Amino acid sequence: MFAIGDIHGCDQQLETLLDSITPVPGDTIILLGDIVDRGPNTARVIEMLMHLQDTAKVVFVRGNHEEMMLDGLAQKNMKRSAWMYHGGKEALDSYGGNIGDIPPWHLDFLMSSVDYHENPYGIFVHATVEKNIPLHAQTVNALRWIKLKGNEPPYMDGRTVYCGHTPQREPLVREGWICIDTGACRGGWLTAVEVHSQTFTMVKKDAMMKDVPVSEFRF
Ligand SMILES: [Mn+2]
Repeated sequence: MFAIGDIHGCDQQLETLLDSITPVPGDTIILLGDIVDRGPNTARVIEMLMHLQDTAKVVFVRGNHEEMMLDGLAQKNMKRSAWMYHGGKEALDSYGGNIGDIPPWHLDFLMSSVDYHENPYGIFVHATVEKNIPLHAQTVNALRWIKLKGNEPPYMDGRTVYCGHTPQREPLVREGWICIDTGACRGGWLTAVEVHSQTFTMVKKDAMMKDVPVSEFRF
């Protein structure tokens, strides 16, 4: 079971990462959101992740950028320009610049994203969760927008929270928290964590680290 941090249209890093972790049938891949915007090829990222569904079970947690893209596509004016400004222009350029050229199945894939995912091994959100609130009652603001400060207490039931959204130089590992937005679209790493073995695989443009124990980043 893998969770993958903010991809932000970085298709080449995603390709290298998927080649490295080589998902097999029965694997679960949890996308922690912000697969779109900013990076060079949102369209190809979405294609790759849709194809991944042929092999693995893909769970797609919605990020604030998926929210902005869906809102920006649904509404002109303010929502559209906010999305364009926050990396939507690059996403749209990957489709040739016209909203009408975004394949409907890409929109279906974006719409299929969920607010959060949970299983016995962890809680998977884009941004954060509030400690004492049941998951189904968490606000969209917490789940998709609030930045991690790094001193949050563990979630009330003790499960580890896996999240992205708040850029880190390297994976942030704290008691009850693992944040793997490692700035792929800004020259940083694209990071996956294998939940059972507790290891990271990280890909940069010209570097890779494979199967690094989570504990090496804990301090
Ligand atoms: Mn985000």
